[in-house]
Amino acid sequence: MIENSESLLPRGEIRAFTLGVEDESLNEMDRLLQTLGIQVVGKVNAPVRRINAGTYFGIGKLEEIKNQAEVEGGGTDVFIMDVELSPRQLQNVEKALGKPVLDRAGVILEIFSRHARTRESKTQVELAKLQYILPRLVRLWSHFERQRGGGGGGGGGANRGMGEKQIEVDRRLVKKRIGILKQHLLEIEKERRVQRGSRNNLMKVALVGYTNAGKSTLLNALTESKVLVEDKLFATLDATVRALNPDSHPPVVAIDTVGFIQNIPTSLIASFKSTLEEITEADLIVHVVDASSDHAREQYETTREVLKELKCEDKETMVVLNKMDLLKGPGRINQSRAVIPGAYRLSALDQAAVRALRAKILDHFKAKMQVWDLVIPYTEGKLLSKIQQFGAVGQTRYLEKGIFLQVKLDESLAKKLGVQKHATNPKSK
Ligand SMILES: Nc1nc2c(ncn2[C@@H]2O[C@H](COP(=O)(O)OP(=O)(O)OP(=O)(O)O)[C@@H](O)[C@H]2O)c(=O)[nH]1
Ligand SMILES: [Mg+2]
Repeated sequence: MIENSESLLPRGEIRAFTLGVEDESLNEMDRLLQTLGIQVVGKVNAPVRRINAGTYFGIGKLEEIKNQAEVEGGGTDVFIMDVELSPRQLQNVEKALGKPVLDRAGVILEIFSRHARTRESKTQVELAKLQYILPRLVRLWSHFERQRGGGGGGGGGANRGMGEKQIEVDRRLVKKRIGILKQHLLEIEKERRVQRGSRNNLMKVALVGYTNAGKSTLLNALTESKVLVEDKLFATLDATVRALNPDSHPPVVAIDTVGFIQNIPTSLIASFKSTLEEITEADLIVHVVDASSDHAREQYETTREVLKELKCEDKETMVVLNKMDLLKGPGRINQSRAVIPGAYRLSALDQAAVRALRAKILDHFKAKMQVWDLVIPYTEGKLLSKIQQFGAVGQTRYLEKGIFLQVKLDESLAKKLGVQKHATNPKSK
């Protein structure tokens, strides 16, 4: 059995030496590692002019880093490469450095797997991880064997002297497990679709944005609920749905979603497909940006990029600059305004401002409502109660052929309810 499908890193106190190609991304890597409780003992920014096909960084650079880690980061346990390495590059770099190596995708996968809580996100993450591990099995075996000796962690200590044959067996087992997980995911996705179907008549607002922007905090504030909020990257992996205002016409729900980050393989994003479908099906996107970040603009752009990949860039979107309470002084406030012109600025901790945002969201939907004159036959009781639930009913008269209603209803909702055919004069008023 693959010994360590649940963790790409040894547990316990780990000291990491990081190597990257860009300052901002490297600093973000510090935060990612902090989320994993890993101490960074050394960090080098070494932009590469030409990527080495075999090792990404040049061999000379790797030698240099190895020496530097020995001098500065005495006791380095693991090297983190803040880039995307191919399986072969990973293996070669590991050989050159003589220590386990993890790339950016590996680090993010590790965070995902520690933060996954529901059956769906656990399955998604395990699948993504096995797909990541499969082409890297040779290398993982060699370092886990060395790392764990016969002892710690995953059990199965009788794996010494593993040969090609054993790797072949493991590959088959991993492939089999991948097949099973895919099957599970299909079933879970089916359930999710049914759930989503039952929300078909509601208006949906999806809170999207860079990781740690404050999406969950804002969802809680907007809906007075208690979704997990943490000062960690990728605290949320599941789409949580909460009523924003069940009494409004139409009823509106808000959906919390997984955060985005720069430089991750699209395959990783794709593993959250069904969670992300909540975004593609939303009627309105609230794009939350952390105004207090020095990289607010870049984070905004990254999120826009992902939305584009999801083909959601043309969806109606409200940009919210959050954490305004952390900006002190008029200069900084102006600066944040300039970051994203026209954005709605607030602090998720400011109740009055959150109430105003909620009103703005509800107004957005109200503004799209039209007045419909309908005659509902007396036999259509179900339709009538739906219209009463989802639309704002004004005048009512009982006629011979049915009930006459003047009702304010969103056009898309009217379509979903199939009322056009009953409308005597939909464009009136
Ligand atoms: N000062 C301040 N802190 C905030 C505000 N909004 C959120 N935070 C803090 O920012 C951190 C991240 O908040 P979350 O709501 O978990 O962020 P998220 O966007 O859901 O993050 P992920 O789920 O990890 O993608 C937490 O420590 C929050 O308490 C705000 O308006 N002001
Ligand atoms: Mg969250």
